[in-house]
Amino acid sequence: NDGYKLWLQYNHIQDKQIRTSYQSNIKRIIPFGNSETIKVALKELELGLNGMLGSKVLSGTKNNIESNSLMFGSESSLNEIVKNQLGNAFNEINDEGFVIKTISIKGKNQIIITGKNDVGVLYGVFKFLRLLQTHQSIENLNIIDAPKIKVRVLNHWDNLDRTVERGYAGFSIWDWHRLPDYIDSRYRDYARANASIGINGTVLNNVNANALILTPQYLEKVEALANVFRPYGIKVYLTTRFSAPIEIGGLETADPYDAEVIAWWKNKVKEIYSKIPDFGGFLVKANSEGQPGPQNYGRNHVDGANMLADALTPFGGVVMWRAFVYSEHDITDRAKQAYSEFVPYDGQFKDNVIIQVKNGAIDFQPREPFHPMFGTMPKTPLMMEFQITQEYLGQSTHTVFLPKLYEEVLQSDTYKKGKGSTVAKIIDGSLDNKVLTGIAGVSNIGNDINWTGNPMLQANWYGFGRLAWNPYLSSEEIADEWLRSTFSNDEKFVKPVKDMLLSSREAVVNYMTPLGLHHIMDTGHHYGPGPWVSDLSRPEWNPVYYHKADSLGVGFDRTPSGSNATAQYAPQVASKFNNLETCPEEDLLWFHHVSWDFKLKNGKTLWDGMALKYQEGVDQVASMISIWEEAKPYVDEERFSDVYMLLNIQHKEAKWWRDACLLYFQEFSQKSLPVGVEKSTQTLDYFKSLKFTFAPGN
Ligand code: BDP
Repeated sequence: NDGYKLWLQYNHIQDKQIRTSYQSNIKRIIPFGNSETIKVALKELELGLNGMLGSKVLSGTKNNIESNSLMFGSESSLNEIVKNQLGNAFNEINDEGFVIKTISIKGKNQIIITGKNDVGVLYGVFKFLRLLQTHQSIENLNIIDAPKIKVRVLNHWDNLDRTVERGYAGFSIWDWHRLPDYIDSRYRDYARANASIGINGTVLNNVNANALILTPQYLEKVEALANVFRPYGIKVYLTTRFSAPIEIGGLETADPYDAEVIAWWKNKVKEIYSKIPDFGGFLVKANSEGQPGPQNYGRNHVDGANMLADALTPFGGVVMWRAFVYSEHDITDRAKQAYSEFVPYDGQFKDNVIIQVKNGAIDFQPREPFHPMFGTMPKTPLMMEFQITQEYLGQSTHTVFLPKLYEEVLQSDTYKKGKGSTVAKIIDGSLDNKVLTGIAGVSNIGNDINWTGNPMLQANWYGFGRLAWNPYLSSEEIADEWLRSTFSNDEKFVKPVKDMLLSSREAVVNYMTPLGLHHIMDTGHHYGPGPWVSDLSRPEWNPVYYHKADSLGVGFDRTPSGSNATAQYAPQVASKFNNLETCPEEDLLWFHHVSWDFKLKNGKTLWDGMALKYQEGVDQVASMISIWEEAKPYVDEERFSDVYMLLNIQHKEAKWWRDACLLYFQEFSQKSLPVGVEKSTQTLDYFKSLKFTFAPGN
C-alpha cells in the first residue's frame, strides 16, 4: 500500500457481523438523476461498497424500489413518497448540505441520501461511505448536516515550472506543460479526495504570482482543470499578479485608478468567465514581500481590492485579499503591522471582497496566539488562512497532527463581542452576521505517490477539510475518523496511534519553540534551528529579532512596556497577556522578555524549564516511535516502514533542535543544564556550520 488512496481505502470489512448487516441494508443502489455529479457519486458508491462489502452491489432504478435500497438524488428528483418522509429536513440545510435518512417504502427500510443540489448529495454519499469505513451503524439513520463556511479552499503555492513554494511532497501535481490535452487521472483523484471532506475550491497557483497564468494559453489549461473538478463541486480560483496589466497587457501602469487598467481587468475577467462560467475568483498577495500592489501607485488595499471586485461582480466571483503584510519601514514589531494596515479600512471593501488572514500575526509558527485582526473588522468578511504544508514544522519529514493546532486557534476567545467570541464564530460569520465566509489551507500536496510526502501528513489535508466544513469539530474526532478510514478500525491500533497524533503538535512546539519562542528556524528554507541568524537584510527576517536573548533574559516584550502589540486584542485578552501571572506559559516569551531566573508555575527557573521542555519534546518523539512499533501488526509494510523511518529522522532532528538551541541560549544564560536534560555531543559551532543549500520548497 503506497498510500495513494489516502483515506478512501475502502478496505474489505473483515468483521462478518458488521459486513452482513451492511449488506442486508444495501441490496441495491438507486441513483435519481444523471448529472455529472450524480454519476461520480454512483461511481464512488460502487467503488466503496464493492471494496468494503466484497460483493457487487446491484444497481436499480427509481421504479423498482423493492428490496432494501440506497437511493440518492437531489430534492427535485425525489418522488412524493420519499419527500413526505423527509419532513422539514430541507429547511435545516443550505445549498451544500445533505440529509441521510432511513425511510420505509413497500414495508422495507430504505436509505435516502439527498440535498438541495447534487453536490450536497455527493457530500452525503461520502459521509455515508465514511459511516461504513468507520464501522458505524447504518440502521435508523437520520443525519442532517451542512457546511458552516462558504468558501473552503486549498491554496496551492505551485509555480508554473512545477516547483512548489514551501512544498515538500515533490513537484506540483499540475502538469502545465501537457495540459489542456492530457488529463492526468490524479486530477480526478484529487477532486474526489477534496469532495470527500467538503473542500469546494482550489487556488491553483502561487500567491507569489506569475502573470502568465492569465494569458489565453494558460487559461485554456485552467479551463481543462475546472472541467475535471466541476462534477465534484470544486471551483477554480487563481492568484493574480497586480502588475499583470503591464506584464501581459502591454500597459504602462497597473494603477487601479487608471481607466485602461480598470478596463483591462474587466476584459480579462470576462475572458475567464467565457471559458470557466463558475470561476471562483482571485486570491491576491499585494505589497507584501516584494509583490506589486496598489501602494506602488500611491493607492491602498481598498483601491486595489475593490477594482478587482468590480470586475468580478457581474459574474459572482470573489476577491480574497491577503492581509499578510509587513513593511520594511516600520520594524518595531512585525506582529502589529497587518492589523495597523487593514483595520482602519473596515467597512470600505466591496461585498465580494474577503480579507484572508493567517492564523497568527507572524507566520505559521508551531504555536502562535490567534491573530488580533480576528473580530476587529466587524464590517468586513475575514477568512482564515492555515498552513497545511509544514514550512516551519519539520516540513514533510516530521509527523505533526495539525488539526490540534487549528482547533486551538478556532477555539481561542477573542472577547471582541464579550466572552464566547471565538475565532470559529468569526470565521463562520455567526458573530457579526457575515454572508461571505471562508477558510483557506496552504496545501501540502505534491506529486509524491502518497501525495503529502509522509503518509501521516495526509491527516492534515483531511483535518483541514473537516474543520473547514465544521470549525467546531474536535481534533480527537478527526484523528479517530482519519485513522479508521486510512488504516484500521482495530481499537488496539486506533487508541494508541490517536494519542500519538494528538500529542505530536505539542511535541514539535517543545523541541522547536517552547514557552512562546518563535521564528528561530534557520534562514530561507526554515528547516532546522538557526536562533543565531542575524545577518539578513531586513531585521524582521532574523531570528534574533524574535527571541531577543541577552544576558538578562529572553523573549519579545509586546506589552505596553515594549511594542504594545497586546493593545490590538480585546481588553480582557490584552490584560491576560500583559500580566505575567495570567499570561499562558505557552505564550510567555511571545509577549514578555523575562529573566533567566524567572520562576515558572512549576517552581523551576525559566532556563531550567526551557531546557526541560526541549528534552520533553525529544522524549515525546521517542514515545511516538514506540507507539508506532506497537502498531506494526495493523499497518501494511510499506506505510509502516515509511512512517517508521520518518519518525526516526524526526527523533534525530528533535535532538538537533534541542542541542543547537540550548547551546546557543546558554551563551546568554551562562547556566548549566538541569538534571534530566541530555548534553549535546556537538559544539554550537558545529550546528552553526551546517548548510542546507538544496533544502526543498525554498
Ligand atoms: C511565508 C513564506 C513565503 C510565502 C509567504 C506568504 O515563507 O514563502 O510566500 O509566507 O504567505 O511563510 O506570502
